[in-house]
Amino acid sequence: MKNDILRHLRYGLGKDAAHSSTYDWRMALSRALRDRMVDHWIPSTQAAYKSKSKRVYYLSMEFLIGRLVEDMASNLGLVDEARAALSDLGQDYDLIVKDEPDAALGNGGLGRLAACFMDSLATLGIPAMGYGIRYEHGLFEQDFVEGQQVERPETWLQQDHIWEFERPEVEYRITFGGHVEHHHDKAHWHPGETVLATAYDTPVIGWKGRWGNTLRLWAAQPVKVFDLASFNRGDYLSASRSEALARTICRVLYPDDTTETGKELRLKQEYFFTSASIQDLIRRFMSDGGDIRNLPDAAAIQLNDTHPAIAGPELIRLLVDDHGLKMDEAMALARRCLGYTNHTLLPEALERWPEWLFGRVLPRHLEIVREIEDDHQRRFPGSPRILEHGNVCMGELAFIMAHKVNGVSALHTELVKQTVFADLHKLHPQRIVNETNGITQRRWLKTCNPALSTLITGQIGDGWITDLDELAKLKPLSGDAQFKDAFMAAKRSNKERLSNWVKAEMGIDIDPAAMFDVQIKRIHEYKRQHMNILETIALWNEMKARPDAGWTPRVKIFGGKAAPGYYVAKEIIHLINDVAATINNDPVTKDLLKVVYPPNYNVTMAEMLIPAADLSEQISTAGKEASGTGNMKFALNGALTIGTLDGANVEIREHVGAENFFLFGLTADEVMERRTHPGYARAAIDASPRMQRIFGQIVEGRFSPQDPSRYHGLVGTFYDSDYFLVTCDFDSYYDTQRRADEAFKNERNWAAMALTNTASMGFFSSDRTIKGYAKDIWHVGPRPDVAEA
Ligand code: 26Q
Repeated sequence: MKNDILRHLRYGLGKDAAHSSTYDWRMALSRALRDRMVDHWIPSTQAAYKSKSKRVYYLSMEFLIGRLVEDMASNLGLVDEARAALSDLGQDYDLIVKDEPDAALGNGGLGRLAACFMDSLATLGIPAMGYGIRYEHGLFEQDFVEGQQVERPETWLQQDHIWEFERPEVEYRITFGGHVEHHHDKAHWHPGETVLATAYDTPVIGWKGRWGNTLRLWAAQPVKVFDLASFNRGDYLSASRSEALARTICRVLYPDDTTETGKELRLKQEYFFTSASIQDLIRRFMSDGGDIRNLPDAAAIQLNDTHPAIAGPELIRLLVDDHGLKMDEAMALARRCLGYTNHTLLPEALERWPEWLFGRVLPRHLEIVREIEDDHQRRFPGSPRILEHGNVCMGELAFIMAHKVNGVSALHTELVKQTVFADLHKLHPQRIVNETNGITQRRWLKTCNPALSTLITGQIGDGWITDLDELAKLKPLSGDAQFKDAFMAAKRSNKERLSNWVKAEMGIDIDPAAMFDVQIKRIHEYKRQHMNILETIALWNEMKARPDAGWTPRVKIFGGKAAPGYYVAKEIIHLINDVAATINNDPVTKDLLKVVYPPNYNVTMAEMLIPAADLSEQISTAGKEASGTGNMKFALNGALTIGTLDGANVEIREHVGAENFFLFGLTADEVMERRTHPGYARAAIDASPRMQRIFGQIVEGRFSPQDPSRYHGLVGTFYDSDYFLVTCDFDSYYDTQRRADEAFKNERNWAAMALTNTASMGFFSSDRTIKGYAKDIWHVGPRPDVAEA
């Protein structure tokens, strides 16, 4: 390893050890790891090719992978070797690892889930390919200026991204616009614009390097000038249009995690990567000499939400227009390949495209959508429509074109059946299945929490790394004082690490003995960060009134970004920062309460915050959070959850036991019921002197003295609408927080509860999730050689 690092430093980077920067060392280390990885990757790729086994194609607009060096080193079992080699060279492994920027090609949960799935697919030895977009700029970076979010462009590709291999030979034409002509029953699409999609491959290596898959991300290139002659309307104008389109199409990730409807560029992005992926998998299949009618035996295509839902019409187009299949035959065949995962019930997040726009960008696909619609109406008269009110509804399209549709938690799947797809569900009662989300324990325990994972392995061996159910062996130890002390010592060391970081980065003193109460996720009204900050104010009021009343000291930690155009979310950020500034400067409560909101929350920050958390905030309005996955990461790392009966919280609570979970709030049914009572918010506020006081303070400018009216609008929405029922759940939330305070005082008992959480999380491994998809949806098995290894 040492020699390899030095060799890469010299011949790969042209540097000598004496004049190398941290960046140079990281590049040399990464290349040394990459060589080893390739030795696992190529045989896997060859084996998958030779055996002609069925492959999974996971299509996702987002892959939120974060850093890679440590992941690679860990999965290859090379962390110790790398650390030792660098130390011999006078270098610090941890420092070098920290130099790597996050690959932030995603917004949040959906993108991170795709990354966890890639890890599990490789570890389980399921031949798979992830398909996505190689964005030049990932999710924006967040700064706070006077407490307000300011966005900076993210530039991860300005440094060498050595994990990827460019594949200039893999190239597809992606066409847009123009018109369609029909001759003798055959459609001819004469597009107006063309770009080329080229592939960049990143190896994804599973545990111990037993199997490797590929994450293939597409970048756009302009059509080549010498290629113009072969175009139908080849001229210099179309070449320069192609250049402009190629430059914009992969430029930036849409930073909104609820649909912004009707953005033409977004539709082009979706079609661009979906078409390239479908063309690529068909080419792979055909190069094996297969009959296209057998495609469903070779390819399971999974759509990560509706963002790649154009895959249905695109596959049909290629089957009919290029491979000469009949329309109805093509539809049935496409359906056998496709699965669709739904991640949201929020009406505003369901993708719809104005028909005129859709038809202008994808005229041939609009014809095919009409055929799909007609076919479905013929078979199921009066069923829900894909084309409705002048829109193309992508949810209905994905549902109708998939043989299986899945929700991401038990509750969410039930609600999918009862609400968004109720009518389609009645017509296709076997189609909707549940696959509760999961997380990879390799990143979210092994790598991010060495203190705890070392302790666990010392106690029960390392089987949990590939079989998380093994953690159940820890359950009996909840009565073992010595082990509980060790468990809490690991937590304590993670809290100290975080305290030092907070001091260094933000200049705030926090006490590692206090309860670390963490809410990290995108800022959204339905996730109710505002309820958390209101509760913080209420607690501060009580502490100030009776500072010696035996309070449990707390550190309230927030992290998360708001979509740049989401006004209310940005107001919530501003309020949290204003409240933090006020509370953190109060001498009376300085040893009792702090509010910490580090800017630019990302995967790497999560990897530090989660192991240090005592309390995990999962407080969404019931029925709104499809699953959540952060909730699983916290519980796995021994934090207790304060939460509503929403998404996967329900199942987490069942697994860890009601006595080890702080439950509060209305249920999904009660939420729907309460909304039918006009004036429910005002009634809740009228009944709560505590809320009245807080709203009074905010409105008087207690937290924004220079601008007292700053939050009048925000507070007004609590009285007038409060769609997310903050006011209805507030008192029960406050009381439950006080129960958590009491519980935290009994250290041994808290330790038992925390340990029980960790020990009960086996079910929430993404390995289990992927096995579920493999069995229920994809009909693929792990490769026996990998499964046995
Ligand atoms: C769509 C069109 C235009 C612009 C943006 C979008 C868009 C982008 C991202 C819509 C939605 C998303 C992301 C959704 C998401 O992250 N959902 C989360 O998925 C997780 C994994 O299943 C769940 O755990 C979360 O509960 C769910 O909110």
